[in-house]
Amino acid sequence: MEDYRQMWSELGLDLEAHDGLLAVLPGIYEDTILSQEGRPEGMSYFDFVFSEIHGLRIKELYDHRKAGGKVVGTFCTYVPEELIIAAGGIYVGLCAGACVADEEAEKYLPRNLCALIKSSLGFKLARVCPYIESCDLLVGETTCDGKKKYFEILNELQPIHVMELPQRKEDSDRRLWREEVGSFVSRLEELTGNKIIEEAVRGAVRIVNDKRRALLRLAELRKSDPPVISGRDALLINQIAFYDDPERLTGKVNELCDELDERKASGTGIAGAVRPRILLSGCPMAIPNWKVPAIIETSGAVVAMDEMCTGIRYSRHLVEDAGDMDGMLDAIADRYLKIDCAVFTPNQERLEHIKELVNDYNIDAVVHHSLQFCDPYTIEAFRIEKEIDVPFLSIETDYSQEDVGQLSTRIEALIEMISSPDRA
Ligand code: BJ8
Repeated sequence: MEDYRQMWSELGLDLEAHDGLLAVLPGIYEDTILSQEGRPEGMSYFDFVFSEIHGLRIKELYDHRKAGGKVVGTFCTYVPEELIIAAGGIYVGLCAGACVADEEAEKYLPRNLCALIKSSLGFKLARVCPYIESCDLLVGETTCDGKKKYFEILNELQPIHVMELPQRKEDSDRRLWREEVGSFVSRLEELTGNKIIEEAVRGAVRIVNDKRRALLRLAELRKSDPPVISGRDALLINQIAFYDDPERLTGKVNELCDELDERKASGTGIAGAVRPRILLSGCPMAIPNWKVPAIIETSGAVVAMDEMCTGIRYSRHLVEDAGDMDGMLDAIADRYLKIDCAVFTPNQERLEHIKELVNDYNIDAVVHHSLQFCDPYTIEAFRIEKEIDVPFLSIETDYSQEDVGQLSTRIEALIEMISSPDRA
């Protein structure tokens, strides 16, 4: 990692604080990911990418910028990455999954705000995230209130373009969102100096569709019983999909899926528990937040699917190749408005999707993950519990390790209950 110090320094990182962060990450990774036995060989690529999380990928962004290219960072799956690629830029997801400089963040934000937002500001204030420091433009969105107000604060530290996301899906909302997509095109053209042309959009749509198809292929393979990949490994791949080079990642996910096809054909499952099968649903889990899946998978169950933005909610819908430039932008706007985040009202699509996943993935129980103080997901959890036919556990947590004991007890009780032979 020493080779990168000059680059980190040029990016303005606080090298001492950054050293502290890098000192703890390998241990967490070892304990949570590498400690699993019998992992597919194809996971070695993702292990490598993680080991270089602040190294090689940042160097790629750095070289791209030195050559005159731009890097655009986002905080939400509603921001159309196709347009960033079509403008010649590199897209990176910036959501943060660890407690960093909470006390500093709480000088600007209330204590009772979700960990994802506080962590994001903490990383920025502590100057320990080379991704955000590599960005020429940040893109926010009007999803939940916490994010909206956070972006006002962030804008004082780094330029941010905020897309206005409607909260309903009526015709007027669709028109508003389509206009927002058009304004985003103009903002990207201004940033990069490149005119976004039809062929570039078509090429970018192909790149991102291919990435999503590969992730969907992986998702499909998770229907296997016994499972051919753990929930933790699948989550890691989905997390890496937000910052790795999209074409390279697509190739590596497909290579891994070839191996998983063979595992499936030979009946080779993962080394850990193969049942009960859990659907993990709710708020996204940004790197290195593997707390809940790790508890589930070390308590005698497997996470068979994730209904989260760091899971199938990200890859579920593709953009149609729809004619001319206007048609392509319409198709992009339509695709993104299909996302069923809990900030929408009503949000029946999410409930229906969860029911479908329970059925298709032969799910024994749903664990609903809300980050503490996240109203949209915490509130939707009540309705989901009422309307699904399998046992349901709603947890509210954050990025600290303080509740691991209590969460383990509740998850173990759930697993024991659904594994009981008395359960008809
Ligand atoms: S599309 S899930 S990435 S908004 S957890 S910050 S909602 S208070 S992350 Fe999300 Fe986009 Fe929706 Fe996905 Fe607010 Fe809740 Fe925090 Fe959240």
